[in-house]
Amino acid sequence: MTNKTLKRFSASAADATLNTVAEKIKKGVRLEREDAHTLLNSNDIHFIGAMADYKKQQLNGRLVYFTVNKQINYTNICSVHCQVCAYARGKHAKDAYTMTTGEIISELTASGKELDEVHIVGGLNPDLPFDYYVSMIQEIRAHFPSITVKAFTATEIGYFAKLYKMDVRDVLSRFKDAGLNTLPGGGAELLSDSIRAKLFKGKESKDAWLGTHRVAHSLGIKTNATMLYGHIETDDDLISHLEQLRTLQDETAGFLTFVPLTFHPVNTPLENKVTTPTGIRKLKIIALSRLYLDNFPHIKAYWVMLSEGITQIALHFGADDIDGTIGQEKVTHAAGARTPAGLTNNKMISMIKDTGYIPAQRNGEYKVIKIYR
Ligand code: V47
Repeated sequence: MTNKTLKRFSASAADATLNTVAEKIKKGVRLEREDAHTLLNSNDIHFIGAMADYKKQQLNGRLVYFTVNKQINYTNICSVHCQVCAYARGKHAKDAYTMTTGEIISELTASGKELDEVHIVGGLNPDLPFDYYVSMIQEIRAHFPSITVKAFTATEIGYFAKLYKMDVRDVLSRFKDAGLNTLPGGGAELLSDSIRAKLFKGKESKDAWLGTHRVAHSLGIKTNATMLYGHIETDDDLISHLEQLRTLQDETAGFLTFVPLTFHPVNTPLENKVTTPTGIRKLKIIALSRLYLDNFPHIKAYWVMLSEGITQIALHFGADDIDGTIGQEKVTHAAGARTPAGLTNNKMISMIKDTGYIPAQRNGEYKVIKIYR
């Protein structure tokens, strides 16, 4: 940790309400819900950043992680209609599609890159056999032996279990045997059953989402967790979301990274009905995540949703990861994201270096591949 970070943090907060929080961070005492409210209500943005940066450097030093990856959205056919989604289609829509395993392999091969990770996620498609998923993983594993296969959200896993009349444990075990490494963090949305009833009708309950991650962890499958914010949630809903993740992580220690996702409303039923979070709000949520989730190894600033500029600043607000090169992001771009569809390796490295931190290329399980000093 640099002297500068320590010095900035040792000074008192301009906003005195933050002093109790600061004392806790210095002593390594866990934050309570009330502290989280204090953070979100404060405008002492420099001090909030300094606290989160201190915590981040305690956990991860000066490294900031990125991965050379590709996102694959194998189908856009989805049998639920989330109010936040601009990507899903009914199966009879003109632009509905499902990729074959061959097409997935071609797309991964065509990227022409040594991929560290493939991130696979799709709609809840009722017409695919279970073997479609198993052979997808097996084929990827056969063609790319050292790649991290980060595939299927807890929402998809829960759906497969219902559709194929299997236990979640059996679905995950079969996928693990086929070569799956980790689960992405999608589908968490907001862990509030009342919000799920309003915006995510037909999706699993919050406890089912958490339960699938618990089973994955018990099988030795590490997972990520997301949080979708910027729609109808209150601060209390956000804090409760973090609290539930922290509790599960105390029990299993199976989460790798937490990814706050900023809602993009264009082309969704919520377009023009919600206020997009400001840059300051996004940074406060990154900082709160770092400070509250004291048992999560990593906090990801997902550049696709944050913009490249805010992502860089987020690295001084507690984030230690910026996800990956991606190739072609589709879900957020269908909902109006203005960021590029993907970034080059060099762009990732220069974005991180420009913040004063040290880029570390990683695979999906945080094994460091190369450090760029
Ligand atoms: O679960 C859907 C969200 C998620 C919109 O695990 C939207 O490393 C914003 O989970 N505006 C999928 N968000 C993406 C995801 C993810 C991304 C990056 C890294 C990782 C990881 C996971 O995207 C969905 C949903 O919460 N989403 N529609 C939208 N209009």
